[in-house]
Amino acid sequence: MWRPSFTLFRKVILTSTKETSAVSRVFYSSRGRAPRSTAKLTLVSASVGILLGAGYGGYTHYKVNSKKTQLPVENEQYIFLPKAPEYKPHYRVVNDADNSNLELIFFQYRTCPFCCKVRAYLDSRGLSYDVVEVDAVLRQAIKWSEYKKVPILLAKVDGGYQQLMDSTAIISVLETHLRDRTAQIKELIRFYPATRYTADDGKQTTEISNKYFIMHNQPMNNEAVRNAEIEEREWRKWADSVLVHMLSPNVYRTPGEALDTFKWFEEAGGWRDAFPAWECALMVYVGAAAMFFIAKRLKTRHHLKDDVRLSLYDAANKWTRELSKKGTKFHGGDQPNLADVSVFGVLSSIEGCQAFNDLREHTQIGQWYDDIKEVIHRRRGQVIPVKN
Ligand SMILES: N[C@@H](CCC(=O)N[C@@H](CS)C(=O)NCC(=O)O)C(=O)O
Repeated sequence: MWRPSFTLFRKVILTSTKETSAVSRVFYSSRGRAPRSTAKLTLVSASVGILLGAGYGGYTHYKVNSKKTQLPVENEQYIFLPKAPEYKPHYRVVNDADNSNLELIFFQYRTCPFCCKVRAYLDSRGLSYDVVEVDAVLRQAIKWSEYKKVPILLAKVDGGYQQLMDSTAIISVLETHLRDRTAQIKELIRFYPATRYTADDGKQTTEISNKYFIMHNQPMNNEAVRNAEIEEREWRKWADSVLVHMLSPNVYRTPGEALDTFKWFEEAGGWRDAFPAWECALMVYVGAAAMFFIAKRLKTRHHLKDDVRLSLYDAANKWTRELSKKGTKFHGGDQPNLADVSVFGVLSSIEGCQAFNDLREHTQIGQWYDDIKEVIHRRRGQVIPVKN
């Protein structure tokens, strides 16, 4: 698992702070505020912390840089396009009741958990959007983007199209905008600065600061609402950092399961309509073989149990135990919140796989899953395939 070096940490934090403070409008998050009486103590502790941190940081910096060349860090700009790139939508979701005025183009791999999460969100908010299936081999459809992962969302704004990237950041930006329509997407992205760096393993990685935060244009004085948001953020993080890592080792557990999973991807993703036959075969057979081996490494990296199914069940049990404690239908109460939508989205990516059937059979998650699926499908617009 990659860990940030001090140099990187410093640069990321400084970049974000600079970016955020450059914006004239003030936004508030629901991060808890220290009461006045503790402010002095906090200040003193912070100063001591800074001194110790600086000393330790200097030492770490010396150690790191005496061994390696410095890792390049740059502040990656979100791409703004004066006009939409040429694209072929695979299908459109059209909702006549959508009054958001948003025009959205969504670039995805159909069964990528992060993409499923964003689709679950867009549908839960009844938004209309065009869907472009990106081919996993050549990724032609996103060649205009410097950021090479999916999901990517393009939102039509004044003067062109604004790129949004990273599933969690996409959801937070859109949710902030939908709650306060005066907050323009173009302006909001400055609260979610993107930083690209080369990680210790040599991989290019993009990190988006504040991505779990919904921004507010006034202080959050209601403690109950604030606590609910804090909890919602924790579960959204859990979906990204725990739940998602259960998936690959489970759906590619054996060579047979890996092949079945890829065949299901081919079918669910409509690959045969979108890509030539040779590319489909390449993606299915090469993909299944590669993922079978990669899944073994992921199992070790994320400390899954020997029987990886047990880790998947543990995660589902953790989620449903919390739900039972609350005694509500969803984590959000009567209605799903962003944590429900995120966990549903991630799990829906394996719905056609044996691992998902086993999960339903061996845990209590089925009822919650069916309930939220019903809500999201009810709110979703009409799915209109586009013939190319
Ligand atoms: N943190 C990102 C992760 C996105 C991600 O890792 N996407 C994968 C697909 S599941 C990807 O595009 N990988 C690069 C590739 O396939 O070339 C998010 O939440 O959107």
